[in-house]
Amino acid sequence: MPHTTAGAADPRRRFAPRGWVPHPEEAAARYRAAGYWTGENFGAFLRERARRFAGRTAVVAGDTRLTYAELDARADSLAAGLARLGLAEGDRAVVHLPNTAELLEVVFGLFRLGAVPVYALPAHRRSELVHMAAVSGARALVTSGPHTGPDHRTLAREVRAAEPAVEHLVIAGDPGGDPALTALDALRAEPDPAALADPHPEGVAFLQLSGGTTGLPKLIARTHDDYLYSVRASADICRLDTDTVYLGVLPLVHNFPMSSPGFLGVLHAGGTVVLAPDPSPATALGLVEAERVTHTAVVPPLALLWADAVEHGSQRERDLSSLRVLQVGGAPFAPEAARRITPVLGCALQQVFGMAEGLVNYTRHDDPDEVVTTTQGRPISPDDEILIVDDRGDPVPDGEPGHLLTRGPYTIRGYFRAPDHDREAFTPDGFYRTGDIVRRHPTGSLTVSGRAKDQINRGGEKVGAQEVENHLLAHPAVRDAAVVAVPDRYLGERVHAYVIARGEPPARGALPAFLRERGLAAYKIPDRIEFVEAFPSTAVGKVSTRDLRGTATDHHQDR
Ligand code: OOB
Repeated sequence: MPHTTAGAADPRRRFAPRGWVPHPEEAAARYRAAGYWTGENFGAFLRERARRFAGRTAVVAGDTRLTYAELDARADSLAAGLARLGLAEGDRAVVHLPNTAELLEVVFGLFRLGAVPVYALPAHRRSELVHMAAVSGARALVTSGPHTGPDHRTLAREVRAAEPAVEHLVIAGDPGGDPALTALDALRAEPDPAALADPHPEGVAFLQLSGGTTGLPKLIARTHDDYLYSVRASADICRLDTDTVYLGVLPLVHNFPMSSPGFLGVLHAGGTVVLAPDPSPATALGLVEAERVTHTAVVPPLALLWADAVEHGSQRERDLSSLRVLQVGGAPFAPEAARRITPVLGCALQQVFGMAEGLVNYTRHDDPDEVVTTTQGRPISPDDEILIVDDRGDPVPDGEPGHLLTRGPYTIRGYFRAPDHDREAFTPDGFYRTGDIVRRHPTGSLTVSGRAKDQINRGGEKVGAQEVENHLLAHPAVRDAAVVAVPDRYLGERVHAYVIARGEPPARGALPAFLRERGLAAYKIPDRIEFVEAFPSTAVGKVSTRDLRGTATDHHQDR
């Protein structure tokens, strides 16, 4: 039943943890009145779709094929098991799983309990997991077994050693006889209606990690109502229906494949989600052919890799005739590359420019080719407010580049438990400073033309420069470090570190090994480390990243 406030008459408590910044009531009232926030929570979302699409296939992952009814039943079963383990409404659980059916079962199992998933990327390691667990106050970690690469059983034990509040360690796979670890399969229990909760749709539904700019990456809290609005509206914009077959290639816990329109948009519309175990052209395009995939979403380097494999390489013979739309987003996509997609892959291109903080832009299916290939689209909602301003905060004329600021029905008003950072990242009236430089096309579509944040976009994976610098500074032989983006033909950007050593520079490979040892995700480890005597500095004494990007010497160490 839709409802309007979290008043005393409402039996459902709004989950409002300390340090969460909700929308002000005035804005919330507008978003409800406009019909954006409809009062549905994620548990009810799946229940309703399971009723409507019961016998249709919801998920295909390897040999697993689940109907909507089966996915729904498995979520209930895991909810019962997780409750027996000791998790309850409002508890946070770090979810660290690859693209498997289990990921969906666990996430919906947690939602059914009213527990709050904290989404970690599969590439995240100890450093990121411990940080997420600590900031969120997590009581559980769900990770995969050792079959997916590094031994996540060890990782799980390390997380708990660092954060003892993470009482429950759940392994999707073999716990290897360790009594501290619970096998996910052992949690499958008889559904228990008493364990299920019906959380308030305007409360926090899940937490996600930001790309990070200063210090440690920040957590982002999203509500059922705000997120499901973006899901429904995205599914409409992307014209999903029961015939949609969506290939999940990027890690599903990232916003793009989760909600833009992503797997949630597909479940909303009654379509089928097919999960790719890896994004290689052979695997992914093989699945497109075998499962008659209609839609998928990739980052620019993958789009190019696939196009090359179809045009000149191993995938020339594939039947890709089912593919209607290739969505490309997460990082800049050059117009020349964009123009290749339709002729080579035989499908429409849709550019997507979004952010975990909220705002998502899409080129539309009826946009002229020029808009689809040269812009990154326009916002989902008529109530997404867009400001494009100069360094002083004054609006720039249309067509001129400026800082993108935004506010709206599914964009956060503050990070989770980061009030100091919020003072920089948000204006006093609640606009999020995206750190992106954009131009507005006469059609209202935005073209991303640059970035004003200390972040490196490594083929869609975001690396906060300061986070990596801080890890480097922890090494005894490092006096100072500056991490910058350098252009790369394939990835768009790579991570380059300039280091001033105390005395002799450490041996080749020592710093990357040190960073791995500290539990940093592999994509954040600098692709190149260069030792310098001093950093170029700007007039105000700040390290000049522009000069560093222009510097090239022979004293480097590739990773
Ligand atoms: C998506 O989300 P995040 O949180 O990983 O990264 C957001 C940042 C943006 O602020 C922008 O700097 C960059 O990634 N970005 C793009 C872009 N899409 C994202 N830069 C240029 N062109 C694009 N198309 O990356 C994300 C979230 C939802 C949907 C799609 C992408």
